Amino acid sequence: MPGPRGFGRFCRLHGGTKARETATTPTPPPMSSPTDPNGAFQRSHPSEGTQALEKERKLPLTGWQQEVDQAKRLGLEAAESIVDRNISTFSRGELPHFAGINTFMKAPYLEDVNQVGNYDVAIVGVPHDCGTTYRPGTRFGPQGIRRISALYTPYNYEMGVDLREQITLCDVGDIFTIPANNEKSFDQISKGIAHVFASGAFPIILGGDHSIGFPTVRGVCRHLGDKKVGIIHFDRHVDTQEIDLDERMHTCPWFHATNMANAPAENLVQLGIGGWQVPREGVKVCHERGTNVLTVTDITEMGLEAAAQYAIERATDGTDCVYISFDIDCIDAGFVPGTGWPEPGGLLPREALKLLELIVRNVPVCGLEIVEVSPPYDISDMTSLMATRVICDAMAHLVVSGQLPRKDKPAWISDVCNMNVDQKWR
Ligand SMILES: [Mn+2]
Repeated sequence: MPGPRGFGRFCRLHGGTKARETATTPTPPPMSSPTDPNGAFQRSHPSEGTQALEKERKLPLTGWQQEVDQAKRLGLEAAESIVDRNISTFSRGELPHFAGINTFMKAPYLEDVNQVGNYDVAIVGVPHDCGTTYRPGTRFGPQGIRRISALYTPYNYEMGVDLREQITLCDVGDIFTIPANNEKSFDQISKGIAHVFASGAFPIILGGDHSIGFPTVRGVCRHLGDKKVGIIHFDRHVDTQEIDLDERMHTCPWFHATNMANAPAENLVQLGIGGWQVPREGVKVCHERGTNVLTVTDITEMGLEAAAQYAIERATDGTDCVYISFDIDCIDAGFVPGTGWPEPGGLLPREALKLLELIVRNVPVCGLEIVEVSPPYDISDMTSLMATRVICDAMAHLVVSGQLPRKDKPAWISDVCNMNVDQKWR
């Protein structure tokens, strides 16, 4: 409805000096003061910015000191002219951010995967892009994400979390995938993820195209016993058709994942779906199996809190844990050019990150994958950086919600490996 403010805007657009001078001023809200005319600061006080200052003061520096001591021991004391004696001759820690070997956030590379259970979180690369039906290149996703992750400090300002102080993180490197053979790669991926999952380390998977969603969940299901997992899937695409181009491609993971009794379709939540790249075969499967789909408009109109609440209710109804599959293309194509099937009209980065926060903090999360980052199509590493942000935020939310570090192995992990969670395919 046009009112004084709308009229003012019209005048500004048209340079109507006289009209602007005579436009009615809106009634000021209560709680106004000369320095806070709308009362907004007073209402939000103490602000997030102020509270964050206090949170930082409570964080230890023990992990940082250990890192510095180790760097000096392994990398030699710095040259005499260096005044800051925390610096070593060879870079062996966080600094400088442009130096070093590219594990994720420069976490220790765990060559012996038998030791993975000694860490709270394990980063696992899955450089597989043979399931891609348009732009390839996600085989370089793990490398791209690791490279730009070196930019990040382990500390988040608003949350007051310092991952170096609060959890142990390792990078187990990549699964040995088999180029040009999805099924053999799937077998490798399921075996690798099952190993990490069963160890009790929290698995964070760097894809890879979305075809890996089936073998990653299959790896989890092999160690669930009779427990069940709900899947929360961020994507513009449904990825639910049985076959595509005669194979199980990146359009197909959830058809096959929800064939497993441990991963019921009614607990599959699909967030951000829509546009011109949603195959009708997949839509029919969503309808038949009763998956839970929210479009971008659903999410923005119901609000992020309500959307998260819906996702949580559906994913946790009758299940024991939740697996999160984050396709980077759920975010608007303008922010993530480096992806296999870019689609405009997606979530804004801050919407996606807020949804992730509301979900991760409020469900028992058993694993996270981030897929479809294709560095050859990326610009200035921005898509890889978005993936890094999703991963780091998720780790921090797991810390804030008390899910990490794990005191005991979660009850949903069975030590027994059941290789028969899925039917033989073809
Ligand atoms: Mn997608």
